[in-house]
Amino acid sequence: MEYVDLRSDTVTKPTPEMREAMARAEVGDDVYGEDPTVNSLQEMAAERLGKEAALFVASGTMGNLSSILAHCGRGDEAIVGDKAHTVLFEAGGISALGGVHSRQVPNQPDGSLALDDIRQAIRSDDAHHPISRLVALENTHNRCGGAALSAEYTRSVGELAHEHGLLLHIDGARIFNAAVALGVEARELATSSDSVTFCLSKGLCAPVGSLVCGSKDFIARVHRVRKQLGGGMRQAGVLAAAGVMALESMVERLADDHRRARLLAQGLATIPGLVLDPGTPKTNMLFCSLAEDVPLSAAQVAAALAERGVRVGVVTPRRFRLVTHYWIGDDDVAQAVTAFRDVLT
Ligand code: TLP
Repeated sequence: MEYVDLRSDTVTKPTPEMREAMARAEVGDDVYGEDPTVNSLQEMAAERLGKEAALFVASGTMGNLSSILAHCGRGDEAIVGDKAHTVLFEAGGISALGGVHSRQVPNQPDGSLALDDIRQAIRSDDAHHPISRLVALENTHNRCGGAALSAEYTRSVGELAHEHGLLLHIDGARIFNAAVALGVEARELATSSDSVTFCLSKGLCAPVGSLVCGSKDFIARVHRVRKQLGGGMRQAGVLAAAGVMALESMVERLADDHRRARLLAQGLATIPGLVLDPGTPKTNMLFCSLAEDVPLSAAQVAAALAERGVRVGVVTPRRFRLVTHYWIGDDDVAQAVTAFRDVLT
């Protein structure tokens, strides 16, 4: 069965044009720095994020991990949101592999960390304390409804971090969704950061890969960490070719995904068994829950939807995440709304 797959934008398959570009890609050994397609992608990424350099890595998780390991030593502390992807969904990599201690402060509903919470989390110089080294933000914020953090807010966090000698990392897995939603260039959302990652394999539709962007010195350190993690790839230009195409032609169209997420919300809002999060969707993600009187669990509803050709993410026993992307058209949105209506009424 062909599914309307709303579980995530990570399910996006490459477009026919991407597959062609992959087949044609000029390649070389990227561990020697000799893959021309990887090199072009890295230059494009650095330019788009306003940084000196960039490095192609296997995944968003590897991008965050290698960045944080390049910034922090063992026993250093990273100030992160309690709903950050790095905290919830990266298998504890920063502590397991880097000995980095996470200091978790509450994510506000809009995905931000309150400046006062960050200020209070910064440790004084005392032998009892870990050394505060880094603040990390996430833009858009996955578990905060796909919320976009503004350039102004990000700049104020960067200033606060730098005032105290800390660094700022941004998990920008979906930073282009944020840029399109806010009507700014992605680089404006990263100006005050010391590192920023973004993913090619989510809304941008490429099959594999993420980029880490920062200063030349920082990227040289990330390069070594990537090698330590076993992430040095060889003829990776085959993958990077899809990434080049993603940056060239898939960014502006993210606005369509945001529009379809709003369309989906309008449809689902008319179904009595569903309660949409206030303000959802903020970008390409919609979060909703089952009304109290619905006798089914989210998993049971998801199974019944799947029988009707619609896949959704179950994020808690009564809650769903639905994500729009390149392969979801207006008809698919209509099919999803009809399927929910059938199952819940
Ligand atoms: N997120 C995935 C799941 O892991 C939850 C998804 O379906 O949304 N940062 C953010 C903000 C992310 O949302 C993700 C993936 C990552 C990092 C990790 O990227 P990958 O999956 O490439 O390691």
